[in-house]
Amino acid sequence: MAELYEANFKQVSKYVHATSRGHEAVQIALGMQLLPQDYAFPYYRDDAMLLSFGLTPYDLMLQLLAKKDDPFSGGRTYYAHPSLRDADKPKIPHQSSATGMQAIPATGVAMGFKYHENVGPIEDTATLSDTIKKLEGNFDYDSSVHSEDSRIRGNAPIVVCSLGDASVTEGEVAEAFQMAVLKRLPILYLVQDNDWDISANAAEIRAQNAFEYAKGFKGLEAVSIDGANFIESYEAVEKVIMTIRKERRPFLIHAKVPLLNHHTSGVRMEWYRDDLEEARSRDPYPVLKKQLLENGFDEKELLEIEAQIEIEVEQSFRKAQQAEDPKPADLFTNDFVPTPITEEKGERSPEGAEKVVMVDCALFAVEELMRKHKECLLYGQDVGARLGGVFREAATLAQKFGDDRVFNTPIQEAFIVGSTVGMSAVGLKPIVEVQFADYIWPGLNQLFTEVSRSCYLSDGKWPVSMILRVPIGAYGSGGPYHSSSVESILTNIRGIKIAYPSNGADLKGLMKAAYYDPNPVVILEHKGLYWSKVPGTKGATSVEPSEDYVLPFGKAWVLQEIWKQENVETLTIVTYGMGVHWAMNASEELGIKDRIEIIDLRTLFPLDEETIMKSVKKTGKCLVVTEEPSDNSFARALAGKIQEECFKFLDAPVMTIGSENMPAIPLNSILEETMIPSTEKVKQKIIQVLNY
Ligand SMILES: Cc1ncc(C[n+]2csc(CCOP(=O)(O)OP(=O)(O)O)c2C)c(N)n1
Repeated sequence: MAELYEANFKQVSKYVHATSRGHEAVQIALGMQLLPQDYAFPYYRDDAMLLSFGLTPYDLMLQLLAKKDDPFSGGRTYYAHPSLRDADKPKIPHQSSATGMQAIPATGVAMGFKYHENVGPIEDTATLSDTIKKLEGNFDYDSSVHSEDSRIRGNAPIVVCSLGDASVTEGEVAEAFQMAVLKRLPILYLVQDNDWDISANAAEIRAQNAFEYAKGFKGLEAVSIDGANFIESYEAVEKVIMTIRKERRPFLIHAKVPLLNHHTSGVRMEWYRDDLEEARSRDPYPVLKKQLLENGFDEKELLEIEAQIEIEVEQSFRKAQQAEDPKPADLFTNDFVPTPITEEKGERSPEGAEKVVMVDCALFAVEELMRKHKECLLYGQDVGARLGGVFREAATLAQKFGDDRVFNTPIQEAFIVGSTVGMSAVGLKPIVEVQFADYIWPGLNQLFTEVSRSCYLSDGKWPVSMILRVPIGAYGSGGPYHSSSVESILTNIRGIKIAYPSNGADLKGLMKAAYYDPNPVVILEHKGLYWSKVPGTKGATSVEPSEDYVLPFGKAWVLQEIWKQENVETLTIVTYGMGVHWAMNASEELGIKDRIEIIDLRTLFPLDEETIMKSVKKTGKCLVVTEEPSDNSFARALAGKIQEECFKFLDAPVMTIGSENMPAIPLNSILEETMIPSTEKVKQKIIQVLNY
């Protein structure tokens, strides 16, 4: 195939691709030994491994040429970037093209395996409806493969994470290794070491190879093999895999291989390789041929096989060239899978229920979910039994549900976020936390690169069903690293849903909706609203909604509604989170509640544009209130959109108020107050817009 691609370079190089040429022996040795219950994360150089899983050259060529019927992504992503959910083959969740980033999702799968083994079989749980049951995390995952019996018999599932030697130096790979040894996870890291990054070689980019590096991770047993020797590879892999199936612990295989083709079709070996002659002397193909001849095949038979394969490959290529391209309309499918929660249901304010603070609304929601669904688990920093979260947002959960279902993680935001890809792929529903929005950054890479794109790039096969809880916002001198707002960064990531509730009842209803949503959801929880301690935020406390209360995403709340008026100036305030309280207080203090309509967005994506536009067309003026610095923000973009759609109805430009445009929220209380909006500042802005 590599030769055919080279011979047809003009046609195939429209889309970038890399082949495994030189790496085939170890890839095939591994691929032949995986079972349908195993999970694999092949690297972008692993086309030989994919063939050994049972994919055909035609299957792979459909992706090479980005055709509609590419079985992995429908023409959306590069060659040998698989994602597959076939019953008879190892399962392949989506992984990005960012090197090394697959280590965390893959390790997340292994952590999910361990969860199944510790927590026991997950049967169908009582759910709200059949539709939900179908869409819930646990639909088609058979947790019985994790029985003790399967471990004894040696067919318990394992995870394989394939890595290039250069990617092993990346920081996130260390997070994955750390968790694999800490939790003794059933995962095999296969490192194919060809001594090259792209043009940088081993001497420039690493102080030790992967085999030596593994020694720093206590409990990561490593073996080093000649990955260009098929029999040696097969036997080593066989031994390692059987040990993992039975003993449930991590391994690393360091396989030395020669890279015999270009780095990729776009980066050609003749430009910089100074070792080609030596590399060719280690070609695995003559070694395999010799091994076959020594084991009962004859020369003629091998020639016949080669000739036959050549014809098949050639025909596959011709056929793939004729295959249909995607249509423009195919751009718009599978960004999300449908959620069953589309209507508000249950009792928002049950009679006799207690009034509770916002943080408890979230806690009770999670507790109800965990009681009902064994596949629901919670992890993050300090959420375990000892503390129950720095905001006590998970207090008592570990005591009630045990340390397997509620546990502390190391300070590894990338792992916390990215491992949900793997957890979700084995039918679990992880609720995870980063401690403060200010610390989402190390996790943002996984959120963007892996979590948000998995559904779209796997053409709907692997939606990531997870909830990421993020305490956010400024109050009481939290200072520059415990106060920041980050929603504009998040709303720029397509493929995730984002809630930003302003009160406890909404938080509980949205948390439930997020749970039953098979897509990734981020919930931004303003820590100034958690206990309604900030003056003017009593409105964040609520009567606790009933257990079956759900609030769909994408439905804003007009919490202060006004009539259309001809003889006075009226205004719509569009806001969310803390802004809702500033707006409500400001309109009350100004004594003009009958002239100001206030819309609480509740979710920033999906966004209820219909409610916004309808209101602005009625009132003729609009102010968007945000806690973020206003320049280049979500709020500013929304203001632009409103302006565009409501222009003919407007009596003033759509205005925005937010924090000052400074790099951080300073610690000193005077500086903090100067930086962020307040009821007083919103009042002045309202007057300005009304008088415009
Ligand atoms: C995070 C990230 N940075 C940079 C790149 C660009 N890139 C693609 S392949 C590659 C080299 C990877 O080398 P290695 O992991 O050893 O695999 P090999 O190509 O040698 O098989 C680089 C730097 C990338 N894909 N992802």
